[in-house]
Amino acid sequence: MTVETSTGTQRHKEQPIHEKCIGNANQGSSNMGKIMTRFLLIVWGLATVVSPTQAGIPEPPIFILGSLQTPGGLPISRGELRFDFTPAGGGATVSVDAFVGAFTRSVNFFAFVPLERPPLDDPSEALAFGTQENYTVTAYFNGELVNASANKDVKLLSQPFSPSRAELLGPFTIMVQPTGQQVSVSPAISFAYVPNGSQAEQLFEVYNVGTESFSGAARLAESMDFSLVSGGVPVDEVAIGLGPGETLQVAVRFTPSIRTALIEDTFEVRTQGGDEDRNVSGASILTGPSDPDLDGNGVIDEFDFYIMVLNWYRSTPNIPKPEADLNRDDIANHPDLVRMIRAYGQR
Ligand SMILES: [Ca+2]
Ligand SMILES: [Ca+2]
Repeated sequence: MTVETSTGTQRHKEQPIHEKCIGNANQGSSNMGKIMTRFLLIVWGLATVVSPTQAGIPEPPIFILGSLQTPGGLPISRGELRFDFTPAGGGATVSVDAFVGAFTRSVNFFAFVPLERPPLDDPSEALAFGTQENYTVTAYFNGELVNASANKDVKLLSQPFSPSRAELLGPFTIMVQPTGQQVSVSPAISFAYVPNGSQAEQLFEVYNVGTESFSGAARLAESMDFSLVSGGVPVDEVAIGLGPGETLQVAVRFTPSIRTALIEDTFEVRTQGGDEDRNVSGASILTGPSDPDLDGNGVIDEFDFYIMVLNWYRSTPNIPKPEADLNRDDIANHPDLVRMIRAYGQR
């Protein structure tokens, strides 16, 4: 796809530094971007490698993503979302089911829309690419037509759409109102690294995104190194009672009792408005290669020494920057400083 010139190679070498800076500024959206880029590259690879036996040459699909919300702004993590693409010139409608779930705080639906260069194998399976065909797009949530005028910002739903190859549409917010008793839960929680002997807390959110009240309970499947916390103390269960539009925050505490790279549990929500499970995970040892560039600015410099020395004096286990433990022996110490000095000398 890209021509590999000497300048191109050079730029490629510098890229990790650039990525690192972006990663620190906005980890979530950058990760999502990486996943999407990777996916599109894979699809592109498949599309170019697989030689079709019949007519209809597949093109990289269109990718739609965004947030499904109530008019009150609560994220909806379950339900059926469908996009229908109807050719303006007449012909078969292409229906695409979206994936709905709590993927990130800002993305809870995505869909891939197949694209083909005509003549199409099956006009109801893919949009035509390169024919200047316009499509009218309608969306359905749980079988109900999504109101386009209530979603004016989503141009896809109100303007004729002409497909491009590997196009990314969104992220945009689609507002719908589920009816009846309907629960929704925030995404999975990853605590990353918490040293053995210390603890950390994060919050799950349980939403009533429906039009009727419901009750239920939240608990953890294992309750070993994770616990639900209410009023500052660990509890077996947290009661749920939510009116329409209301949110309940449930605190989860991670207190690793063993040293391991992955500890998991399941946050189980059981209500009259439906059941939802979310993974909870954490680690009590650092994994992966150590990186002396502790402040992540791309160079080993005096700031990294400053962070290391600060960690050394504060010492473990509650070191402010656990990554300063470059030799992974669970304490900021002399060998870490030696590693940093070597890396500094080699830069
Ligand atoms: Ca640095
Ligand atoms: Ca160390």
